[in-house]
Amino acid sequence: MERYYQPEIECASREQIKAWQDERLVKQVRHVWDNVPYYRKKMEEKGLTPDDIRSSDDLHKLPFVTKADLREAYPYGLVAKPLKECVRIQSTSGTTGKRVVAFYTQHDIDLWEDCCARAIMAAGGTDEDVCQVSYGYGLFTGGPGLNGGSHKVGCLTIPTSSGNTERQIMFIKDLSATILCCTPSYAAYIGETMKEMGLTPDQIPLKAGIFGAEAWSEEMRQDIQNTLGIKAYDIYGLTELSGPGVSFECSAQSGMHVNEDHFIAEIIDPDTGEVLPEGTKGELVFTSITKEAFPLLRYRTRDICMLTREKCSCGRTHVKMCKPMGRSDDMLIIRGVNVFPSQIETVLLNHGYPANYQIIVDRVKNTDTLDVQVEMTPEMFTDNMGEIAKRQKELVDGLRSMLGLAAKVTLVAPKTIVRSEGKAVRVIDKRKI
Ligand code: DLL
Repeated sequence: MERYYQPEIECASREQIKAWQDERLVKQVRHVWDNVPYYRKKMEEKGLTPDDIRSSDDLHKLPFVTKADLREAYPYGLVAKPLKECVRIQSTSGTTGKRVVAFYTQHDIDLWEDCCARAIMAAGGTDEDVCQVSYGYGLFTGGPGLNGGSHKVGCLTIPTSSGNTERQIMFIKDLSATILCCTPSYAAYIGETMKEMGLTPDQIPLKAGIFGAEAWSEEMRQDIQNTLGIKAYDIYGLTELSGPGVSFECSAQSGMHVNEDHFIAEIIDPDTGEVLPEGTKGELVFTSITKEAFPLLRYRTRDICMLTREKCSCGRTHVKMCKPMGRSDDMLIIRGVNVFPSQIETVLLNHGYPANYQIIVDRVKNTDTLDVQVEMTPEMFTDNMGEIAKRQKELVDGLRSMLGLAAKVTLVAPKTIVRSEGKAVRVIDKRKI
């Protein structure tokens, strides 16, 4: 039986959703025009006033907002409410020097938690469930967002945050956690550790996982589902737009419903900025139509994606986005060929390897090199050099047919590649240094 947190919204007619979007967009444009000089200037540069935006059909007229705008406006330049009405900030990790600080009113937090509650119920969650939130708490949005959603559903919430994997497993077992929320790479690590402890899927009380914050392949989903004996659901979001819960997967497990009553999604050509028709691959752009403190109009996410309005078996009517295929700024260009780390992951997992790998790109004598290091599983581990060479060649061939590129593959011993408790770092591009 499909469960909904807000059925009248999640299953609303397309006409109703469009009506909400029309009304809220017009209001939002007026709000930023009145309260954010940065937006007013950008609109004036395009010769626009709020009167030019009469419905969501006029969305394409508005200028884009990019990460560069956010950086320029840091910290308060895009805040649309007096600070005394703001109650919280969240922030990205800033490991790539791109720290973003987003502001929330209490109303913003309320709506964000609703979005996360929708995701938990879509994964089968109810107030009978015990939900362990193993995303990081603090500035990162993962922990606070799912924590709030879990409360709204009425689950017993275990706020473990990330890290201390043995303690995570102790809580899952002792408190019979039924839902696990964390990054997919941390879920895989928890699963691996459980296996080492001799736990089989039927001894693990979990039934569902809500995993996101980084790209993960279908193959990785299968692996996690098998190891933990659960159904694994994807969840997407970004700090700029609130955090997790911009979109989430339902029982169909075939793409994520965008919460269209709060966010309008578009796909654009990243080079020209032109809006692309449904079903075309391009850059995902979002407009937040209900955010009060930190509204973003046409924010370019850099995530490469596709949208579909095909009818979904779950009964939800909101548009679905596919798993992001990578970020336009994560895409590697190696010897002129476009390579997404997710394509490499697919080849490795299809050959039976675990998702413990690292991609090292370098430039030697003016030529790019691609070195993929991947762990053997304990079962396949051997010191027979002939066997290792044969396996490496299989992967080299698999990568060549997927990417059209020669790669070097090095098989390494189990447990050599460092595990991640949050977002995994898969790529080391030495060319930039
Ligand atoms: O990662 C928010 C989040 C927390 C989402 C917990 C889901 C679960 P940021 O740190 O701002 O926010 O990173 C946002 O992460 O633009 C995508 O590139 C990537 N991302 C997030 N979710 C997914 C996903 C959080 N399900 C950036 N699949 C986004 C692929 C994802 N990439």
